[in-house]
Amino acid sequence: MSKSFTLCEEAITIDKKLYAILKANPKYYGYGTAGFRFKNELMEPISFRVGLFMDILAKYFFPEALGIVITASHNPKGDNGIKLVNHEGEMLEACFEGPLNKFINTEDISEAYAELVTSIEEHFKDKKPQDKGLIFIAKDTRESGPVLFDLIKKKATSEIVDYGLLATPILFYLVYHYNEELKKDPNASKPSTDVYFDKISKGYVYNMERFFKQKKFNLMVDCSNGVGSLMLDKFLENEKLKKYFNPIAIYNKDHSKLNEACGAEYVHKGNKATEEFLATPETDDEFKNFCFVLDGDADRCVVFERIDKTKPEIRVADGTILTALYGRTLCFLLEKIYALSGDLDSSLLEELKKKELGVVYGGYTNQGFVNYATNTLKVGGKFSNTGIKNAHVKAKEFDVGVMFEPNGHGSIIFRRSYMNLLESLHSSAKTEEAKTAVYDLQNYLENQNYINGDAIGNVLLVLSSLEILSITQADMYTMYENNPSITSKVPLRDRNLMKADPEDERRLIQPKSFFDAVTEMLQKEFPGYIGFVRPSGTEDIARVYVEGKDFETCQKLEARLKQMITDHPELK
Ligand code: NG1
Ligand code: ZN
Repeated sequence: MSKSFTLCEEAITIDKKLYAILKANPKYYGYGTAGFRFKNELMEPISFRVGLFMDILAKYFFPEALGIVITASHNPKGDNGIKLVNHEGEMLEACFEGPLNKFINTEDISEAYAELVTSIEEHFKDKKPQDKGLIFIAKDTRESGPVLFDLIKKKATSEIVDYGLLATPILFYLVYHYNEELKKDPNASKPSTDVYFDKISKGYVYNMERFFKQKKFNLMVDCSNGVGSLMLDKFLENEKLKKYFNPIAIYNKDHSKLNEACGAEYVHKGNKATEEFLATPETDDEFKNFCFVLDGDADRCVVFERIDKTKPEIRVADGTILTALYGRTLCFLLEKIYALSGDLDSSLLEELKKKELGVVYGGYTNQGFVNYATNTLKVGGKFSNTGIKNAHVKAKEFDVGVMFEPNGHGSIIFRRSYMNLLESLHSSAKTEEAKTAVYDLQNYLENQNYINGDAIGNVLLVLSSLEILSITQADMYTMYENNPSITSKVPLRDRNLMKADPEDERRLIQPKSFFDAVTEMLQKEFPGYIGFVRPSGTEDIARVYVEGKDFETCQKLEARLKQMITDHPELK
């Protein structure tokens, strides 16, 4: 093994004791769609080894920082998890997942560590590790968080910056921000979280000062009893933010009831309002209650309102509607720039027109949206596998890409070259009006969490977008029409019994005979309908998705697919 990394006896002893927990629960512990996510006690041995893994990696990236977030998001409070942040403020590169998984799943730590070091050394070829590393860590409000935090840093020799309780996307942003600052100033100081709150608030206040007309609704925010309430309190220390809505009602702030019958997952998956929302009567005036729902670690947000003021039924604006809203706002702001062509540098404007704006959609995205993006907004579209880490990769293929998972996690990503072009267009604009039009777009893109969508940032960006477009919340739900669809699940003994094609998860590579049978059945019995099955990356279940013209036919197709899963010998 390399001399750069050695494992001390104490680490071996600690690991042995901890690893017994995994041995007692034998299965494959993989870094999935959203990182590691298991029961609290299983996360303990994983956390210890993750600390060792990140310690090695951080030394290759120093002086840049890497990040770790301890969270299991919308999952029950008995679960916890770990997300790893690369030096660009994004999820750990997929190429490290294999070596990391091997490291976690090999019992003998000395052997596993040696193999890990070798594969990381091979990855970096001639690059030598530093003596130091730097890791930013944050956690959500789970009780098990501090235990896992201690285990992560137990034998890590890197400098650890503890950001305490933080929404997941804010830690991602801080890693990005610090590493960017380092490029300008090698002595840059570690950022305080204010950097983030100030940036997002600035964007919102600018939009409101420019576009706000009148108060139209009662704003409510369901914090899923998670870390979001702390973040929201912090945002609302800024008095300027509150000027534009009626007193905000913040509910589900009790951390001991994390994600219990509330939050984004509950509302989105169940298409139902929370008790607290239903208990809040609609006022008599023309205002409606307009509710944003966050998830446990405040990286997701969906929106909902009552369909009828007097009834409990709601409609939900999911991540796909948010993509449509942001896509539409971007097109609107660009049109305003194009309309002022006489006041702008013509060659820069031509360059801007050539840039590609696009949206990312996934297997669970309704075709109604895909048609809207293609035919109404006339923007590009790219398919991505489930998981924000996959969507991110696709969004980066555009100059400006809007990406959301249907569950409400996402943001707008853009290339720095695009922002530089806007800056040149802005500084060369011949009139104040043209300068402002360009700045409107710059502000819309720059002052949101373009690194890793943040729930509260998205609350503010949705409010901004509605004002910019001069539309109401009700208009959000009618931008396009969805086809009937159903998402459901079938328990699997082990999610690894099924393997999806990494290029396109709607195709299964295992069991092949199952996939072939599904393809044939669809062609013969349900022409024109979408139906696919894939293993979840987060739970031991197969997810089933169907979509088509008629809801009853969708139900039949769903039942058929579920039966095929249950009957298939290789899936028992
Ligand atoms: P899996 O379990 O891989 O389908 C689920 C969600 C994702 C994402 C991840 C991470 C669905 C269909 N899938 O992934 O959108 O949120 O969890 O939390 O909801
Ligand atoms: Zn989350």
